[in-house]
Amino acid sequence: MSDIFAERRTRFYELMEDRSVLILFTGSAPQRSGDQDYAYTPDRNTYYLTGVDTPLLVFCASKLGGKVTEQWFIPRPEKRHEIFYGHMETEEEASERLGCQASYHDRFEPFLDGLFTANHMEKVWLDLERRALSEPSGQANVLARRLAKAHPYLQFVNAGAVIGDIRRVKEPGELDLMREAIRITGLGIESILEHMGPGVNEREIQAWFEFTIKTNGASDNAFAPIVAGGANSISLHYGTNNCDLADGDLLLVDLGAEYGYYNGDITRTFPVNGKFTEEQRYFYETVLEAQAAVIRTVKPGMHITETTKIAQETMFERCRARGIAESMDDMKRLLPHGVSHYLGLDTHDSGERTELQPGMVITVEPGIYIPELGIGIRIEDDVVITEDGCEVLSPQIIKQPDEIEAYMAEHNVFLR
Ligand SMILES: [Mn+2]
Repeated sequence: MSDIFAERRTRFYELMEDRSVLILFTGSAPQRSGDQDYAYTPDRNTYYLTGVDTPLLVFCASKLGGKVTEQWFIPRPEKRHEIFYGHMETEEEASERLGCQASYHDRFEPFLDGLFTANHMEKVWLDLERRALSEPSGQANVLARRLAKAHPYLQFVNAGAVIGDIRRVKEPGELDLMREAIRITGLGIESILEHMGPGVNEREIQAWFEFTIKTNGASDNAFAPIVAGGANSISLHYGTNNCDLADGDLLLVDLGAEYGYYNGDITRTFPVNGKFTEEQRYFYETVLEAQAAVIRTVKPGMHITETTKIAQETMFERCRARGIAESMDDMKRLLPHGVSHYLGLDTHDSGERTELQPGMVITVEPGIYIPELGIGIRIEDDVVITEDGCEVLSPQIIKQPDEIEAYMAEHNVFLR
């Protein structure tokens, strides 16, 4: 395990009381259908602290007498499984790779019994995050219930919330990975500008993006791409991506590359035929101005939710002038989503929404959605908060209307 992860763990252990244990899971791929699973991606909190991206592993760190003991649990190799999926690590191999004792899963329960009976552990740190009461229990929740039943004196701490808050402020190495994810995202967006046109299907646009990012080093999409032609863009999280683009419409693309498990998240809105109409350009520039106003204003100490208000206020006059807004209430209808979220190992990155601090990475993504005109426009860039403002991490990705039209005139396959 590389040093950065060990350093993060060392800092984390300082938060843990004596006689406490941290238990983390790397996760597994959910079943898709039949014998097929969805692609595996590591649990982000576990990855943040350990750097391990092997499925089905369990990590334990127990603190006793000021000393922390780390331990991994791994699946026991099975001949039949190895025929289909390849070699499975032995305890010796895993201990060598992971840098501490690794034992097979069947040793996990006896190990826990030892911790809670012989060593009198009092606190259990588990990632107990859950999106909704109705969602199925994760491994951590199931384990918490079993432990509470067996040892009712135990106290539980939601490690997920603590790690999530730590993850908000990025280290220089994390920013490097994010800059690369964003750079690759930009290449994918150039490819979209080159290949879009009337009659082209949204799915083809998605394919050009994915081809370009994966041939340039991205491991995957950061999230399911939104490729929305015309009025499809009014649904904020449209993801069907199977309509033909129409001459005279706009195309909204909200997508990102994943690199080293870090994500880019960029939105652009382009004219399908290479030329904005007067009306499209008017509202495009309205959103662009709002984005510029937010980027000029964000700085440490400002609450992350403030960016939405700044965008709505900036757009109001231009919306009123065109008769689509009479009051600020109308702006909440025209821009009904938050303008900023944290970005990192998750696209909507973890951590409580609070005042901004240097090193936090947020998106700035104002938009305007006008159903009566069939127009949806969103422009999104990623910024890192600095000591006195912010730095845009995606300055190279084309967004000025004249530059978009000039780039398409020169490079678009239907126009050149
Ligand atoms: Mn976003």
